[in-house]
Amino acid sequence: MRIDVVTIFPELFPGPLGVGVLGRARERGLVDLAVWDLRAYTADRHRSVDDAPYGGGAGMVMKVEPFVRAMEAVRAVHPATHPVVLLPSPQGAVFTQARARAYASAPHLVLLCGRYEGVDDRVAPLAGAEEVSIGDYVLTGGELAAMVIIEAVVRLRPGVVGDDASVAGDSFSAGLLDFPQYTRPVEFRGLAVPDVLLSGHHEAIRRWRRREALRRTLDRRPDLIDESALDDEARELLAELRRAAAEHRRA
Ligand code: JA8
Repeated sequence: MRIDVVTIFPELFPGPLGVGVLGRARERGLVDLAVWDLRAYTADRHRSVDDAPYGGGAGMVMKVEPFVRAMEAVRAVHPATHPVVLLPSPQGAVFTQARARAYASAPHLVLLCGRYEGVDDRVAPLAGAEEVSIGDYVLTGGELAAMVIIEAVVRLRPGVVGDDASVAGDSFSAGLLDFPQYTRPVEFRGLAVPDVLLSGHHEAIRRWRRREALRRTLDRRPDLIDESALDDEARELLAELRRAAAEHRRA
């Protein structure tokens, strides 16, 4: 997979993408990350990347021409690929694990990083970019959002994470939060590991984990539960958990 990032702060990259699992993926040639300095695509003496907003108001807006020219330069180097072009922005569609999976099947991603109060609205249509948001909060620029997206996408590429089963078992893979995990010691400061996990009863452990994943999701992220996507066992466990919660409220 090839990834190009366009930014006024190229020195921020690879940053956290250069260490650990992703750093190794780069070393092994599973991902090729290139960073483009947006200022190289300015045309004026001051190499301006921003200007005052039409209509007035506070702050500065990123200019359209540098982004469009930078995008043309990226496409000129890779004329055969049909890149997925992303513009991180709080106005975008929310980036989810499903979107990470979709982008992971693209051979080429381009991320355009904005700064200041925003980017001229013509950038997305002219660069062929989709706006995408990593969550409902505001950053000072798109670079950290781009890193979050790259991190979530690259780890889904075949061979990047050593054990395929650990990616298959991720939170959201089954549409639910993860079940609780424990390792040694069996008791610490009065908190013990649940007995079932020490029992060696694989079927009991599997069912317990499923119930606890559902319990957590119901408790912390009820918005994630899509009953039509659950199998019979999960629906039964969910009904049990809801009965127990109702019981608890009455007591
Ligand atoms: C921002 Br400025 C700017 C550019 C991109 C993003 S994505 C996010 N949550 N905030 C701010």
